[in-house]
Amino acid sequence: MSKDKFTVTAALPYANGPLHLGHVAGVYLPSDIFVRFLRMNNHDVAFICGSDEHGAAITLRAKKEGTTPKEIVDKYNGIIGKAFNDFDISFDIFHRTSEKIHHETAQDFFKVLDEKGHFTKETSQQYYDEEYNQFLADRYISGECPTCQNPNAYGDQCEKCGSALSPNDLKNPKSTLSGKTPIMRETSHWYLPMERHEEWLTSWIKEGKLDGVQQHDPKKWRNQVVGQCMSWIDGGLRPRAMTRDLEWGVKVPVQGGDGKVLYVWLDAPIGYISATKQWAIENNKDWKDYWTGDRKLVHFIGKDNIVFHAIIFPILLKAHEGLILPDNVPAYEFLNLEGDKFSTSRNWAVWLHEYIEAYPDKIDELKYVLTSIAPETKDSEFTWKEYQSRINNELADILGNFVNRTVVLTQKYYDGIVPAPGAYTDEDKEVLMEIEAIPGRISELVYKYKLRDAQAEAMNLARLGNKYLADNEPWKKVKDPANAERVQTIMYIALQITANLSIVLQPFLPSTAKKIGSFLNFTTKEWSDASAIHQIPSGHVTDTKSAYILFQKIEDSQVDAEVEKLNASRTVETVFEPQKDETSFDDFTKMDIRLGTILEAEKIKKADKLLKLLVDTGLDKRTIVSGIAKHYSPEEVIGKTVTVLMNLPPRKIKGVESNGMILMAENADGKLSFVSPEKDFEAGSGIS
Ligand code: B3M
Ligand code: ZN
Repeated sequence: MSKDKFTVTAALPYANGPLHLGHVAGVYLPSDIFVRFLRMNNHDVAFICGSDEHGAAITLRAKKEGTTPKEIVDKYNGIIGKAFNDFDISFDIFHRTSEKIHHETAQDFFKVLDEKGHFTKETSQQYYDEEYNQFLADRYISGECPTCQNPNAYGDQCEKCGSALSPNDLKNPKSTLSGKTPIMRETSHWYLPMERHEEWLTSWIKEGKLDGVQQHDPKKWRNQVVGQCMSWIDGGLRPRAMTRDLEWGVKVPVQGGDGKVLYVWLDAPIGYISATKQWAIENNKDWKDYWTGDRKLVHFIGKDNIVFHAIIFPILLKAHEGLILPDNVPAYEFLNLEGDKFSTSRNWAVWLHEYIEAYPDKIDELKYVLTSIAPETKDSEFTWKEYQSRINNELADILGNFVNRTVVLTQKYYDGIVPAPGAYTDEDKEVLMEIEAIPGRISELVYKYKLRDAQAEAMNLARLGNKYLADNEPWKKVKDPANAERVQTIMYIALQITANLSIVLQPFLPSTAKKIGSFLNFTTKEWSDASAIHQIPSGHVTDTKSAYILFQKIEDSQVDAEVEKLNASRTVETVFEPQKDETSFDDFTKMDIRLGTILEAEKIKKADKLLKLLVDTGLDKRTIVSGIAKHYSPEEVIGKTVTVLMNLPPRKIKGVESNGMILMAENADGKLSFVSPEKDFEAGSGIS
């Protein structure tokens, strides 16, 4: 079977901050594993990445740091690129979208689509920040998501529910530059009328077909990818602006484009193509070989990028004509950290470059842990405790222990030379069959993008070896010379398992695999599904005398120090709502606000958020329904002095008439508190 050819891309990280373990686990490590495996299986593959250097994320960071976008992207392209290099992520190229070749590629791409009539030019009212004299789109504007009511959705996307949005969709929009409510002002943009593509997109995503011809296997696409795309399509595709009124970015290359740049989600995916062009130039190749013809294009991304890679970019590729569409878009869910979401703004993260600085000799350990917990189909969690237990109980106690026993005994009994086996027992034959079967099982899992299970399968080979030695105890048998041949057979099989480990671990733990190979004086890059069990024949001279312990255990003190460091560095992100529109003193004086005392409290049937309260307001005793049941039990609130807004019209809530409202404070974490006086004032005391 001629080997499939691949172009594998990893989402271009924004050059506006360092990478954390969530980025690594959910995009860069799995894509690296996949590519290393393809290379070992002699696939023609290009592994493409680079930094995404335009868009609001960059300019907002520059504004925050009082510097320029160029300085920001130069700084973080360097930090990110070095971290990828130190973490041994084997891109063929790590490029950047601020390079000239990218601007030219993106502008050519835009002109081709424009000349083919794939854009419409529309003039419309757009949000504008008068203080900053800037139109507001993408991350320059935030507001309430119409789909999930997330109050901090952006102008192009809600990161909470994944909805793709336009600024005009947002409720209570606010400029993220000034914090103020924006005005509307007329402007014109080039739009991609996505509704024109609904029919072929639906067939391509659901059946993998284009014009009735099978393009990819939709059964190999992750459910969350197909699901998010179909809900987006079913929600009705709409024209989407492909240009912005901004200075920083790829200039619009056609008449009327002055002062406008390409929308970053038009520009960035084209960055995969421009990076391939640059790589092809540097390696005397033709970039078109990697974006046309019978090649599988695979985009590794996070789930918040699905619609951009599985709907918008495919529309653009198809509209351009002649370019391949993705064969698969393995999107990862989110990795959380110690019970909370990774957050750059709250500094709740383990930064990759800091990990590497602290533990330069534990790169494979982190790779192993992150692949073991990878959020392939649902969010998952990194804890330092699990980091410790996976390294100590699996890497050290199983893989490390097995390899160490094998090399130490080989050196001790045979001076490092592979012994000749005698007759195989039934158990030996079963073990040999397993050695032969495991690589094929790993391959099957990798081609289905089940890399977490694939690594576990590779570790099963180490488990097999560990058990085989423990069951056969060569260190005891060797004491009786009559067992000499039996011990040779046991050690011969243990050495074959070790040699096969140095092969099957290469995609997952490249440094460890290399070390094991060096112990055996055996280095092969070849993967064979029906692996030649007998990788190192008897008489082969190993280098077991130079072997050493592969993994040092992680101490509790290290775990405690890391957790302490995390908590100490956490900054509370004040994500409070921007100030509301101006009101008047007259309006305020109309509100009658007093102190009250809660006399009775009870839950309301079928309303898990509500409590029915009897409140002494100093004027009367009245029933008030309050949405605090998730924060307080009825018992807790009796006797509390609270702040009451008295003169609201009565409202029936779940069949209970409520007269007034208890005012509550809500903090950044969404926790509630009563608002009570610092002096012991009686019910009825007025507040003004
Ligand atoms: N820069 C990554 C993000 O959304 C985004 C990916 C671009 S890939 C073309 O964080
Ligand atoms: Zn939402």
